[in-house]
Formats: sequence, structure tokens, C-alpha cells
Amino acid sequence: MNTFADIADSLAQQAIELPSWAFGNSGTRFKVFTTPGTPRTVEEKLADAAQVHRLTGLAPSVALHIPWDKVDDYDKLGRVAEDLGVRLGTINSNTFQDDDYKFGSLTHVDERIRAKAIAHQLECIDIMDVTGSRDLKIWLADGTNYPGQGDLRDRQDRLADSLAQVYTRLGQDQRLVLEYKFFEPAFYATDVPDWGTSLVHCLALGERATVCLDTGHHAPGTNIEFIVAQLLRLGRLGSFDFNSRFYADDDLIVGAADPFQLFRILYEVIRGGGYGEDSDVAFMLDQCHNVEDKIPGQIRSVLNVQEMTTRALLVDRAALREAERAGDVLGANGILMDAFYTDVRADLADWRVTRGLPADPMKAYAASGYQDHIAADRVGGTQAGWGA
Ligand code: PSV
Ligand code: MN
Repeated sequence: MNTFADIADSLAQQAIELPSWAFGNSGTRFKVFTTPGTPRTVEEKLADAAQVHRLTGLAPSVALHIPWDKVDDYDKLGRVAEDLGVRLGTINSNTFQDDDYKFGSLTHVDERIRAKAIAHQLECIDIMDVTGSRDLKIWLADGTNYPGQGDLRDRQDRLADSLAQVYTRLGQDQRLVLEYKFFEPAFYATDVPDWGTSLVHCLALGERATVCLDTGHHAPGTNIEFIVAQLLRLGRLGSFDFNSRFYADDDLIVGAADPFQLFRILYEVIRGGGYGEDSDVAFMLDQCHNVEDKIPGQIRSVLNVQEMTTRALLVDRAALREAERAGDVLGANGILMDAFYTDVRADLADWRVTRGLPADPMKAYAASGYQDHIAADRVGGTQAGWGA
């Protein structure tokens, strides 16, 4: 196995983008609980995200969701972010909350509504031009609830045409990242249900179209690390939306439900060249903190990713390869498991201190007084939430 000292330098290359919406209130269709100090504005979301980066050094950028984070002046917003020590990242479009999109957006049978959905994506690219964001992330709620409700094949044709119109507008340094999800809100057929469908559209579009893998968007039991390996092999893994789930798209803290799965995913990321300075893979969280405090929830999340990345880096890949080739089934498995079972928390705490970071970011946040400060300060106004 590699030692911590062997891999310590590569830890500095880790960057995990935070979703602005993780700082707003969220919940289920049963109840959205509010929290004192929840941001009322995108600037306040950025301020909270900056706390995560200040204490962990892991989260230098923040993804925006449009129109949730719509402002008049994105240049100014970029400067606000910069002053806080973070930058604006991926722009997530949203064609799932307008009444017009009841029967679809980029797949809609009505040309007026399809054009409106395309125009929204172009508006997001305009924003990217100002913020300097590289990625337009498209997730579509499009789909049908009943067999016969829509023509499955025509919907794919319209989707391909819509995406092509969006792709044409991208700048040379910009990418379209297409996220898939197997169900919800559509319960019979979703128009981009799986990585294969996303990949097919990306291949048709061109090199700057890549797949977004949200870890919560698969049927239970799906081997997600296989998908990671395959997409990296094809050069089409654009980004991750990290979270974890026990049942469906639970959006829980990454690594909370299944730390071993996170380890296996990160091992394939490293194995496939998806980690490090030369990689174009964007690592993002896509989570909702329904009952836990949001800022510590985000801190815990990035620390979980860091911890599992560290363990995955510990795998002695040369020894593993040898064992695999020799048909040493249990030996090979043992090499992976040795790394997975290694507790790296003390080493990471020391490593943080050498970089001027708190040994325990969770404790440092609790002691910082920031939570009390925002609870006292952010009075009045409307708290931000998932969907607003
Ligand atoms: C859809 O469930 C999704 O994962 C997409 O990424 C959306 O943009 C995001 O959730 C919103 O929370
Ligand atoms: Mn997502």
C-alpha cells in the first residue's frame, strides 16, 4: 500500500464545487423546515459557501442555478465571490418549474415551448460568458407518466435538435454537461434516463458535450464505478453531482449512506485519470440539507470526499495490477480493501495544519461563532429555498 506521505502532495489538487442551493432551505413534499440564518440572497449563499472553503481549503467554487440565483449584474456577483475568496462555477439551467414545462421542455411537442426552453439555455450561456463559467449543466425533468402519453422516439429527436441548437452557441472553452436520472418527476419514461442516453446525445453534439453523473440517479444496485470507468475511458465524464441515497434521489451527504461505494467510485476516477491537474472532470456536490445544519453539512461532505479520495490514492495500483493479472482473486481484493479500511483522519488533520487550515474543520466552524452571527444578522426577508 502507498503511505500517506507518498500521496500527500496530490491531495492539494482536490477541488469540490458547492451548490448554491445547498445553503437554502429544502425538504420533502411533506415539510420544508426553516433554519435561523438561512441566506436570503445569492450573495449570502456565497458567504456561507466561502466559510466551507475557508475552513477546508477544498471548495473554491460555487455552482449557480438559474433562475434561483438570478441577479442583474453577474460581473458584480463574480466580484462579490472573489472578495469572499471563492469563484462562480457551473451554471445549472432550470426548465422544470415553469407551468409551460408541464409536458416537457427541450423535448416539448409545442414548438413555442421548446423554443422557450432553448432560449433559457442560451440565456444561461450568456451568463457563463460574464461569469467565466466553463460548464452549462442541463438536467431535464422531461418525461411521461403513462405509456402512450408521448411518442418516445419523437421526443428523442426533438431533444437532439434542441441540444444541437444550444451546443452551437457554446464558446470554445465552454462545455455542455448533460445529466441523466432514471425517474422522478416522470414515473414511466424519462427522456434522459441513463448514462447511455446522455452519452448518445453528447457523441452526436461534439467533443465539448459530456455526461454528468449524479450519484443519486441510478436504480438501487447499479454499479456506478463501472459507469465512471466507461465514461472516463471514452473521455466523456464531464462532472459529478455527489450525494448519497438509501432509497431514491435522497440528496443526502455524500459518503453517508455507503462510504465503500464512494471509495470504489473515487478509485475508478483515479485509475481512469479523472483526478488531478490534468483532468477536466468537475467534482460538484448536489445535496439538500433537510434536517441537519447546512454549512456543517457541506463541510462534512467535502471532508468525506477528501477522506475517500485519500484512501483510494493509497491503493498500490502496481501491486493490484499484478494480482489481477495473476488471477489472485482474494489477493487483489485484499489490496483494495486494505486501502479502504485505512483510517486517514489523523494524517489528514496533520496535513491540514501544515497548510494553515484547522485540523478539525467541523469543530472550527462550531467555535467560529458564524452560525450565531448569521442567525442574529439575517432577520426579515425571504429565506432562500430549493426552487426559489
Ligand atoms: C435533479 O434531481 C438534480 O439532481 C439536478 O441536478 C437539478 O439541477 C438538481 O437536482 C437540483 O437540486
Ligand atoms: Mn444533480
